[in-house]
Amino acid sequence: MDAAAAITDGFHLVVDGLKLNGVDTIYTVAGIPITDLLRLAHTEGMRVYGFRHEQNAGNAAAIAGFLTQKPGICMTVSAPGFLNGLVALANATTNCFPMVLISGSSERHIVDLEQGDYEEMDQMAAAKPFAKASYRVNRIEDIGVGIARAIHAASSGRPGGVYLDLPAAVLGSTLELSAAKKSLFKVVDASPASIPSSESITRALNLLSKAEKPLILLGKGAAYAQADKDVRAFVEKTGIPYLPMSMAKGLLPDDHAQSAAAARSFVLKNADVVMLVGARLNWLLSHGKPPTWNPNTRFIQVDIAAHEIDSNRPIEAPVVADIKSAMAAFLAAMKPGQIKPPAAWLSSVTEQKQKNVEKMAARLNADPTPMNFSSALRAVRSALSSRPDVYVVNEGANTLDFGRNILDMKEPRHRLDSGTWGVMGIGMGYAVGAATVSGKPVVAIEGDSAFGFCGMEIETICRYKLPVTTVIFNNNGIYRGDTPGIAPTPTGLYNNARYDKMIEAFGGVGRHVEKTADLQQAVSEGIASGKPTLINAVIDPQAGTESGHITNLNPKSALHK
Ligand code: ADP
Ligand code: TPW
Ligand code: MG
Repeated sequence: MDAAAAITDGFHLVVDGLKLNGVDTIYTVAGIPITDLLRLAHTEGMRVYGFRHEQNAGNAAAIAGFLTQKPGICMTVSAPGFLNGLVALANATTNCFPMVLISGSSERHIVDLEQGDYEEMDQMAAAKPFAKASYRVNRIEDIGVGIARAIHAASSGRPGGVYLDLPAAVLGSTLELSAAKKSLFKVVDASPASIPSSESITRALNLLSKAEKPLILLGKGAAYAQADKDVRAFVEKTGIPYLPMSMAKGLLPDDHAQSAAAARSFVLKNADVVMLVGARLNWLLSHGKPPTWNPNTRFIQVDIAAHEIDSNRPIEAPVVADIKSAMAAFLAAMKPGQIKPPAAWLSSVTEQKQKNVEKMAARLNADPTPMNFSSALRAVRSALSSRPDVYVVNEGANTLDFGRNILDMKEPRHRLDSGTWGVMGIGMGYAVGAATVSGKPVVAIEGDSAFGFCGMEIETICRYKLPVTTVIFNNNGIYRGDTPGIAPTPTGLYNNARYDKMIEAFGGVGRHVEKTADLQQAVSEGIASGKPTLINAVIDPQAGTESGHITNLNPKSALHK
């Protein structure tokens, strides 16, 4: 071996360290100082997806983390690229998705004295409040440790977003090959099991067995855990009605007899013992408080994060564990006949479900012109009904709220949406993430405003020929459209925009539809073709309500008439 070949550099070590740890995909936007790093990753056989904006690359990485239980990797340039990616990292942390944001950074000695380097910023410090952990590698020989720490921190316990800072100087520096080899290692047991104590299992089963009106609430933590069979077995063996949070839909098929989704308000108000499984009592569940909830409800909470317990209501039976281990323990400890929800409770839930379904039916079966949210979503639902393997991405206000209720899911982890923050702009990033991880078709149902936050990524979708069908619910605005002829209001968007023309610029298939039958056909064809497709679906500009289903969260002033 000659002298030149006996050394390596930071670029190679980062790529080798990631590959050694099973990372095969990077979501990114190129530039100084990571361009050569990306080129190297690409030539070394990694899948490198170049985006148009780092936030969308970050969202793709985050949802890849949710779907695979392995941190999705996003790489960005320094300062502005880093900050764009940081929004996605913060969103991943908030949603408990494992993700690592790796950014190149400027010269440390210049940054630390604020002497004004190219894209200068103390990125590690900036990331800290928004990430589960934030690290910097200052010496080339620490690259292996940096990667290991980032992977461990992102995937263990409650998953989250981790920032890893790689100064340009570290990437460019060299190390002897023998030392370099020793500096890299493969992480062992990145998401260690968290076994519940037997006391906590007994305590929870005792409380459940005494319940007159029990309810199981499944959250996206339960979906993330990939304990699908055991979760289903537990729900079915107990016979208890369950309610899925939006990203837990499909963990059991939505048409399951025990689903209480159609009687949501009724069960939240009336249940006397509620078992939370990977779900937080946050705003999405009205903090567990009246009037949505019964003030006397007693709680069991299964969660990997001990500090989540008692966050909003006292938890009488906490089970701190990962859901896979917890479900296995429950199934092993449950005695035959120990849990038997009273028949009166079950029949009252069934009765309420039937009433609500009948009430919904008239709205769902109407076929108005122009389409409204219900009729358009019924058309999308019909197109999806024979394809449970399709991933559904959904964001917007009305488009999201109606979508959550109307679109049935049959498979776990196939519904990906605005999540814990109710954030707009995740759509195209999540669509790319889901398509690249699964190889399956994706249908993204997007409010026209929501789409605007990330719409340029349809070029990315076309460039990589991803099987993504994007449906824009085009109601000319945020919540509603403006009256034609008046000057734009703060919530209005361009009247009658033809979003379908956008995708044609990149060689994709554009469709414009005004009728439910055409919408259903266009979605079916988009899925079947596997071609990047964008459907501009015209929705009545008057159909939506302000803030969708969360109008009550708008602050009201006494002066505001
Ligand atoms: P949702 O929005 O669906 O109600 P949340 O995001 O509020 O769900 O809650 C998810 C919860 O799941 C978090 O409290 C998180 O700590 C927990 N969690 C995530 N992964 C696991 C796991 N593998 N085992 C147990 N709990 C988990
Ligand atoms: C990052 C505030 C909530 S919902 C929404 C906005 C801007 C758009 C609603 O209009 P859309 O849906 O998508 O057309 P529809 O069907 O009701 O017409 N910035 C961010 N996140 C959020 N949540 C907002 C702003 C918001
Ligand atoms: Mg809209």
